[in-house]
Amino acid sequence: MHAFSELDHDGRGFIYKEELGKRLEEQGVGKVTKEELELFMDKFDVDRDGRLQFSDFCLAMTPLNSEYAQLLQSRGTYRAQMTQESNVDYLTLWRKLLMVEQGCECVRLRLQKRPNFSLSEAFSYVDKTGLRALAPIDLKFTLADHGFYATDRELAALMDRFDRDRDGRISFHEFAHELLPRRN
Ligand SMILES: [Ca+2]
Ligand SMILES: [Ca+2]
Repeated sequence: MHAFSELDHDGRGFIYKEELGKRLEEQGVGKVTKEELELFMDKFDVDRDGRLQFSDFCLAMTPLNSEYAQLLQSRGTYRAQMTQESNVDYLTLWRKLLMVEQGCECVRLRLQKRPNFSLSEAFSYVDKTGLRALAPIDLKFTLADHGFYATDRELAALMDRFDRDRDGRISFHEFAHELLPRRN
């Protein structure tokens, strides 16, 4: 994608966390705080080497819906300049990604401060099938208990957020990772 080479000026195939913040600000994403960057990298720097590779970038930018993802990939390395409109959408997506991670972190901190919150009880509550590893169906039933009927796409997005090793289940460890604040 052309968009990645706009970040990775010297074509190394990756960009360091510190450079990323600077480049995004130059491109017009607005002020990017250190915490926003940390949280973003925590989610998208899959191999944890402190660099955003092209594959990490794709993970953040590609729609979860496989039809749209294929459409995007089929454009290959076509290097036309982005139109004004795509550029606005692209920058908005960056802003949203940074804000979502920041928003989740605020809720995690609030949750952690609640004296009556127990992670293992929360896990057991969601673990409807009792397999000690959560499947989409567990999330579906739990949400339905609270009157929220999630679509398959919404469930897939939730699984995507929690299931870090991509085995199709949420282990207690993965559950805890998503619910505990990143930095204490
Ligand atoms: Ca990486
Ligand atoms: Ca997993």
